[in-house]
Amino acid sequence: MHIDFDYFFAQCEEIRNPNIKKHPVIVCVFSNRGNNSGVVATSNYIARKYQIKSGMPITVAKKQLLERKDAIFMKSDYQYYTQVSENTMHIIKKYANIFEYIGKDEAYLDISENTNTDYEKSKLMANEMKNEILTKIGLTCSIGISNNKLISKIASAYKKPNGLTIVKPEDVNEFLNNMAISKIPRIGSQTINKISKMNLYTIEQLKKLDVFKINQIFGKKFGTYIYNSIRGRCYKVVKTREPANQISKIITLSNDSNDYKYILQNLLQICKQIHEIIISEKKMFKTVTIQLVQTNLANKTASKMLLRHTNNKLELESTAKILLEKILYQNKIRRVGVCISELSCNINQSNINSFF
Ligand code: DGT
Ligand code: CA
Ligand code: CA
Repeated sequence: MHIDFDYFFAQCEEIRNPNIKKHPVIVCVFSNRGNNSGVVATSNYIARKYQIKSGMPITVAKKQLLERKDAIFMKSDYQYYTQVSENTMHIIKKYANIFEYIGKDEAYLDISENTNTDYEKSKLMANEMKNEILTKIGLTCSIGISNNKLISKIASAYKKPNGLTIVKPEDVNEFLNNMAISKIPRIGSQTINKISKMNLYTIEQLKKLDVFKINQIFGKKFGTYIYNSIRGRCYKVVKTREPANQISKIITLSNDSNDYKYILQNLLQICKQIHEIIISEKKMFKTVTIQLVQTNLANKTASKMLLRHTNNKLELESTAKILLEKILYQNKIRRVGVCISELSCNINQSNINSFF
């Protein structure tokens, strides 16, 4: 089973304030460069009627919604969404034999033991789960059920929002043949372009290519993936995974820059904020990662694992500094982030170092 929460961030906002439900709701990630600078994180389905897409500049979204004076643009609130996500995942887990966390609004569940691989039972279970999530959290989600992860993932996206799609093994071929090639995960516009140059447009047509030809075009690894996927084959099992234990923060610099001092100053500012969180949550960390997003949007990261868990601010700062020296070159930087991970509970709360 694959579950994906509908228009997640925007729906969280609707839960908090149901009055906005009738309006186009657009959740934005503002950069600190003034009023309208930033991108759309997501939007509700009313806004999507106006071609609003994730990642779109806020200015473009505002233009497309000119005729909707009632549109509501909101600032994203990750902490709150994380809380809604945690509460919902808590409910979902109860139904799973194996629970694999994928992201804040997404998970795979192996339910074969609980349902005896009976699709009628799976359907009952999915509806029960949807109901429990709706009554307790107020959230709708979409679910796909099949005998593998790939088909379940495609099925959960099939009838969004609030969908439930069950694809039995004997129906997989029919299900896929009527589908656009782009619905297969990891098949993006570049791959579609290559495929349409061969005058192939549907999964049924793509199946005419033999495995050698596909591998020749796309390389062995990706080629084999495509060849198997369009036949509904996927051999990945659902494996236990919990949300990553980490705290991260990323900011947009006021000006693009490759100046070491300026970037360091921003980096230390983030370290300060992260340190405040770990102290208030009484946690310790073992790994520090920094992230630099260049003006061309290329991403650079560097990590260091410390010898032991710590909550020491100086250690966080000096590690971040070393990492910055390692990956900052001529390229101008647009965004800077810090992430601490492998968190553990701070048993030694009297540790005086933490207050430096
Ligand atoms: P849907 O299609 O009903 O599942 O809608 P969402 O909004 O749940 O879309 P999904 O599942 O792709 O993404 C889950 C959340 O991740 C979404 O609510 C906001 C966030 N997100 C997705 N794409 C972007 C992006 O390009 N930029 C940022 N900042 N956040 C994004
Ligand atoms: Ca979603
Ligand atoms: Ca998702």
